[in-house]
Amino acid sequence: MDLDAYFAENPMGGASSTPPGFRSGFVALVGRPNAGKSTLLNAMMGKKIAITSDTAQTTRHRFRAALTTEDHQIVIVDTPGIHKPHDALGEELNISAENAMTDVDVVAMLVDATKPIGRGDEWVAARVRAATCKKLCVLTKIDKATPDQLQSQMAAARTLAAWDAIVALSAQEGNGVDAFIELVAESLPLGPKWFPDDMDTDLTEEVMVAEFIREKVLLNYRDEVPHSIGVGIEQMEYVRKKDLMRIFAVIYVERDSQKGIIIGNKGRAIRQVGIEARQDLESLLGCRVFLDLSVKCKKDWRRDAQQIRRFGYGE
Ligand SMILES: Nc1nc2c(ncn2[C@@H]2O[C@H](COP(=O)(O)OP(=O)(O)O)[C@@H](O)[C@H]2O)c(=O)[nH]1
Ligand SMILES: [Mg+2]
Repeated sequence: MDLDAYFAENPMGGASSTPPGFRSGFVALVGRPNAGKSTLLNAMMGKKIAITSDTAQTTRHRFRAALTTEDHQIVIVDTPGIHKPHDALGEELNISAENAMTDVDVVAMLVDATKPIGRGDEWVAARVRAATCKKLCVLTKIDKATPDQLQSQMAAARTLAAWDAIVALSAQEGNGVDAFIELVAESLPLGPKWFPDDMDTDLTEEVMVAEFIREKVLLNYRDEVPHSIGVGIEQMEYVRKKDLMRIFAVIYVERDSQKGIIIGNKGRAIRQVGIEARQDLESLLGCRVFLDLSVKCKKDWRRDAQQIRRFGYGE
């Protein structure tokens, strides 16, 4: 449900009293693809909202998640990685990521501690430097970095922008995540709750379901079917008597030859996707899930701006 619809139904929603000194605001997580933005968002939230993988263009939606405590509410804006666009989808994703940097209180630029700072990071940093809000630099994946790597990365990060602070953390192991949350909270202005207590993301359930399925495709096929797939939800219905959600979803591929790869020998590959997706969907939805997956070919959907919007990506 989007926020407008929520407030129409719950006029008092979010108006729960906030104590004096309550801080609130928006933090955008930016950085080149694979820097660890979505993983950090999940670690901050303490649960899975964003999908992650080591494939570029994993995150196609800009969306927000709200972390609310007694004394602050941090609205985290996850963004598709900013990168040189290769197609219409890439362009749409860049616009989406750049827009996320305006109108936030804090920009946190994530830099992979294990990879030398390259042109991709420079490109993002140039956009961060132009922002007028507070700026934090986050070195990620310190569980994988050697002390030497960390030290030289710290030195290199210092030169990227005029940071208000630089921190290092591992979102995977949780080290430094609480300290980062505290740092962001301190950087926020005094303000009201923007999200109601019982709403922690502005993604619709349908989009989240489609994304959770797409993640399993990215994880199961790796390079065989690059990032050229999309997932559409045809039907989703809750059967109260059985406490069961029936979901009918379609995996769209660009070429007929990719259909066979997705389905796999005797349907084994797609069955595995279904098993993994169902597990995640059951914990997301809090009920049993019946999942029907099929595969369809839709040529060149990534080049067609209208198709991209139909899939719910971009703005
Ligand atoms: N070892 C390790 N891997 C991480 C960490 N954070 C993210 N990753 C991995 O890095 C890859 C990209 O992460 P993701 O959050 O999708 O990056 P994004 O493109 O910036 O959103 C995934 O395979 C993650 O599992 C971390 O703290 N430690
Ligand atoms: Mg991401």
